[in-house]
Amino acid sequence: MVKFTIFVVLLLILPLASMADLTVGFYGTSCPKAEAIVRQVVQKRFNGDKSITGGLLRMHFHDCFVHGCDASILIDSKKGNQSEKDAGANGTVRGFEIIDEAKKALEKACPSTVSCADIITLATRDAVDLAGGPKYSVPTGRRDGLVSNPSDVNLPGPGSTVSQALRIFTLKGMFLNEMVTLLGAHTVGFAHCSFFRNRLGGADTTMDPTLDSNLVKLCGTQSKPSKKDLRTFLDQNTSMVFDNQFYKQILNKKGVLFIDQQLALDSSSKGLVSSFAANRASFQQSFVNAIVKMGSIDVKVGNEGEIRRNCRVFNR
Ligand code: HEM
Ligand SMILES: *[C@@H]1O[C@H](CO)[C@@H](O)[C@H](O)[C@H]1NC(C)=O
Ligand SMILES: *[C@@H]1O[C@H](CO)[C@@H](O)[C@H](O)[C@H]1NC(C)=O
Ligand SMILES: CC(=O)N[C@H]1CO[C@H](CO)[C@@H](O)[C@@H]1O
Repeated sequence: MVKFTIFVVLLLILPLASMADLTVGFYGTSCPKAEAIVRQVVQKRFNGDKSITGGLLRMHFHDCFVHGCDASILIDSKKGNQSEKDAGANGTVRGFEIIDEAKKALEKACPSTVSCADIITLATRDAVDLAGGPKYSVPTGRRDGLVSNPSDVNLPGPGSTVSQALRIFTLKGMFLNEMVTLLGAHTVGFAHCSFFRNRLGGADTTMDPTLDSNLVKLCGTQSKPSKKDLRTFLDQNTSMVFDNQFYKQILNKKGVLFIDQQLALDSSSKGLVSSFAANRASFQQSFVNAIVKMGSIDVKVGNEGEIRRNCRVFNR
C-alpha cells in the first residue's frame, strides 16, 4: 500500500517536473537585470514598429511546437545542412533581429547566462503587454536546444479544419480551449496572400463578400494570382491591438485564414468564440494561462542543452 502510494505520487509529480524547473524570476541572482534588458530592447523596437508583437508571438509558437521551446527556430542554416527556419512555408517567421539585439545586450551584462529560448519567451510577453494585451509573469530557466531540422517541423497549415489543427495541439498536450485561445493571437499581425488566396473570388462562401473583394484586389485569385505575395492584417479592424476583436471579426465572417473562420463555425469551438468575443477580460485571462503553458512545452532545463552565446549558431 505504501509502495503503491509512492508510485501514485510519482506518477502525479513526474509530468510536472520540467514545468516545475522553470521559475518566475529564474535570473534573479544570476542576472538581475535580465528581464529589464529584454523589456528595454522590445520597447525601443515597438516604439518604431508596432507590428513586432505579431512577429514575436508567431516565433514563440513555432519555437515551442517543434522540439519544445528551445530556440531551435533561431538557428541559421549552414551550407549543406538546413535548419528549422527553412521549413517550407515557415519562411515568413520574423523578428530574429530583435532577439539578436537582446542577446547582445545580455551577453554584455551577464555572459553565457540567459538562454535564447527565454529571450523569445520574455520578448513575446513584453510585446503582448505593449500592444494592449495582458501583463503577466512568465517562468524562465529554459535551456537552448542542440538540434534544428526542417524535417521536424509539424505545424498545422492555414487550410486545416479545427479537428485537424487540434490533432497537432493534442500531440503537444494542449486542449481545444487552449487552441481556440491561442489562435486569438491572430488579433495582431499579418498573413501573406499565399496562405489564403484559395478562399478568394467566391471560392469560400464563408467569407464576407466585401472582405473577399477587397482581398482579391490585393491578392488576385487562385486562377489569376497577383504577381507579388503581398500581406494583409489577420484582424481587419484593430490590427495592431492585442484585444478580443479577432473573435468579433470571425463571428462577422471576416476571418482571413480558413482555420480562423472555421473556429467560429465548428460546433466544437464556436461557443468559446462567442464567449471570448463578448468578454475581453475572460479572453485575456485564458490567454495568459494558455501561453504560459505553451511556453513550457518540452522545455530543456538544468544541464540539458546549452546557453547559446549567439542565438543563430550552436556553441560547438
Ligand atoms: C492552428 C494553428 C495555427 C495556424 C494554422 C496558424 C497559421 C498562421 C499563418 C498561415 C499565418 C500567416 C503568416 C504569414 O503570412 O507570414 C499566421 C500568422 C500569425 N500567427 Fe498563426 N497559426 C496558428 C496558431 C498560432 C498560435 C498558437 C499563435 C501564437 C500564440 C499564432 C500567432 C500568429 C501571429 C501573431 C501571426 C502574425 C505574424 C506576423 O505578423 O508576422 N498563430 N498564422
Ligand atoms: C545539421 O544536421 C544534424 C543531423 O545530421 C542536426 O542534428 C543539426 O541540428 C542540423 N542542423 C544544423 C543547422 O546544423
Ligand atoms: C472595430 O472596432 C471598434 C473598436 O473596438 C468597434 O467599436 C467597431 O464596432 C469595430 N468595427 C467593425 C466594422 O468591426
Ligand atoms: C503554418 C505553416 O505554414 N506551417 C507549415 C510549416 O512547414 C511545414 C513543412 O513544410 C508545413 O507542412 C506546414 O504547413
